[in-house]
Amino acid sequence: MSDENKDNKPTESPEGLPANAGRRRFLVGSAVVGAAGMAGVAGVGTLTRSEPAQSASEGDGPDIHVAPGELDEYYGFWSGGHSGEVRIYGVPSMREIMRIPVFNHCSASGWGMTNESKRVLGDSHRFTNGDAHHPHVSYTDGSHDGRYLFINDKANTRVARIRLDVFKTDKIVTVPNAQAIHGLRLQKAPRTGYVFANAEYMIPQPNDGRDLDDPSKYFTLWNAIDGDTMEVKWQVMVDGNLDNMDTDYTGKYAAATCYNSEGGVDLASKMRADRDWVVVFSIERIEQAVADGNYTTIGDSDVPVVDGRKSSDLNVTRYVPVPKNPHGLNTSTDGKYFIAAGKLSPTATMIEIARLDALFAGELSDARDVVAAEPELGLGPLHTTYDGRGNAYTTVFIDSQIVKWNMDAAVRNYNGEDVDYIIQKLDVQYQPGHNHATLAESKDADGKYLFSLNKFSKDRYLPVGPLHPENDQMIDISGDEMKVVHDTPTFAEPHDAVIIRRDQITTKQVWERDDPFFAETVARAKADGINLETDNQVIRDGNQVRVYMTSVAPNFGMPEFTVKQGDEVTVTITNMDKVEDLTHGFCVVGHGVSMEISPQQTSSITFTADKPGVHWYYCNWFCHALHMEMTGRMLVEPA
Ligand code: K7E
Ligand code: CUA
Ligand code: CA
Repeated sequence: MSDENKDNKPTESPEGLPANAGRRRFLVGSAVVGAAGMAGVAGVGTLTRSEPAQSASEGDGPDIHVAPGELDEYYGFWSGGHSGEVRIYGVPSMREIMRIPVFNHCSASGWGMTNESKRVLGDSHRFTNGDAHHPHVSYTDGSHDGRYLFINDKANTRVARIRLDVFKTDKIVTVPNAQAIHGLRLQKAPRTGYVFANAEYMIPQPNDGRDLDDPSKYFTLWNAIDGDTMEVKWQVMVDGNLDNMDTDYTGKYAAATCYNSEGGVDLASKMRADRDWVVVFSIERIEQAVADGNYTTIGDSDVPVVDGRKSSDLNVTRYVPVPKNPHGLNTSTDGKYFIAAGKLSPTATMIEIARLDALFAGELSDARDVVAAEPELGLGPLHTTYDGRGNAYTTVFIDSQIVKWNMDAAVRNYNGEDVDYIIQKLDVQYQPGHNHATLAESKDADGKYLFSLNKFSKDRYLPVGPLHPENDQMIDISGDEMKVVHDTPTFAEPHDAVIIRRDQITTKQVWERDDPFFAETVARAKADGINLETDNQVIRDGNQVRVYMTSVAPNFGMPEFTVKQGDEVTVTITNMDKVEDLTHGFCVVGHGVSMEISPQQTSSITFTADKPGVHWYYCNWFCHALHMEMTGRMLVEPA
């Protein structure tokens, strides 16, 4: 550790110029305008602050080049924010390998258009937007098991599951009695198990027009979804709202931050109290309450709702006061601490998980007795990640830095020892939200790379007009000193990411014919007496017409089919190519119809043939030298 870093003084770039000085001043200033409340309430002036330690973005770094043809070491799953999708990066190359449409609709794959995707989307198919923040990979015994990725949708209060054998979304559930699913985490042990989801906004319950302007009656819910069935198992009423959360490594406890203990409905009232809280949930006590019938239901929903408010005598929750408007909550990979980032306070609060049994048993005189330390880190702490070597890395939004600190040292300092816990402060470009290190949400954290998901990119890329990309920076944390080694621009807007080893995932490169993803479509064909692998046939059922065909490069099984104007047409295509990477598509010109049909997949899409005439369909995934010729005609007879 260098003294400059400790004292937060400027260092000089090799050219002898104060590194990024002008840029920093500009950004710190603009960040303060954007976060006026944060800076103001925290009571710390930032406009005249000293230049911070310089990042190591120039100079030697490790060799992160992944040569053409070589494979990356890790899968990185990035949420797509309000694009509603998930993106897959290879780490460390940061090559974008794939996008998985989840809550959004996708022109290329037909997600939101095909019958198979509409079944997954269910009633919420009517929404074409989503807001995906928190992607997390399922666990067995605290390690990622590569079965599923789960992700929240803040915009439309949903939780989705993505199968990691085929990288497709296979279940989406809308959480009842809730508004805006934000924090989402998985049970880590013995397995996932539960998918826990925070509903952020407090609402009247049921939200049917009653108590519209009586916020004292509003409340929100903490939700448990069964990761195997994607059914909402139970909900817990809480005081305040819920922001982020995490779970422990035993399956016993979960904890969520609350920035609005005030129950405010405007900005000023949400910042009134000096302290908000972390709500700790006892999963076994909640399960017991449900088993004992100690629950209610809300409105039309039959999901058990357990009272976890402060006034409840069920004792399923505890409220630990923490400084003002906390945000991120991240469990240390040694399983010892829930660490809540202070946001409006320059601190993070370390809650010692080993003390929670005593807290729930009523053996502690003060809920604050579970606090093991409250290190001061910098302005605007938002999220924390870990290297598996006892160090934590917290993003500080206003200071625009990653702060590396030692957890043991922070505890010793809190207990009165004269020991410094800050190891390094590294500038990032600019204003980080989440950060995430390799395997850092599992007991296998390997401390190799850390990503800072920065909300602003400003001058880091060629200008593209007023809307800027975000800037996700890769930082080498394998050595004593953090070094920025790569910038990746990202589009609206990854909040969080999860990075796991490539050997933790096993994919199918060709669909299996009996895959449940298209089982309903296969069953429909069977009811029509169709063998999807051989038959090319039109079935008429009133004004519903079902067109079944195969595809083998460069041919559709039917070069034409005839329907009548006004028919509801369902085209079902089975790709009989078995070759890896040989995907066909189906697009009907002028009908808003497009879908992916990967090898051995059956895909179907339904539309109305509302215009008489000849309408060409074509394959829109390049598949063959004669891909352009892979076409056919839909002949629509006038009504
Ligand atoms: Cu901090 Cu939604 Cu995890 Cu955004 S949240 S940064
Ligand atoms: Cu089939 Cu392109
Ligand atoms: Ca507050």
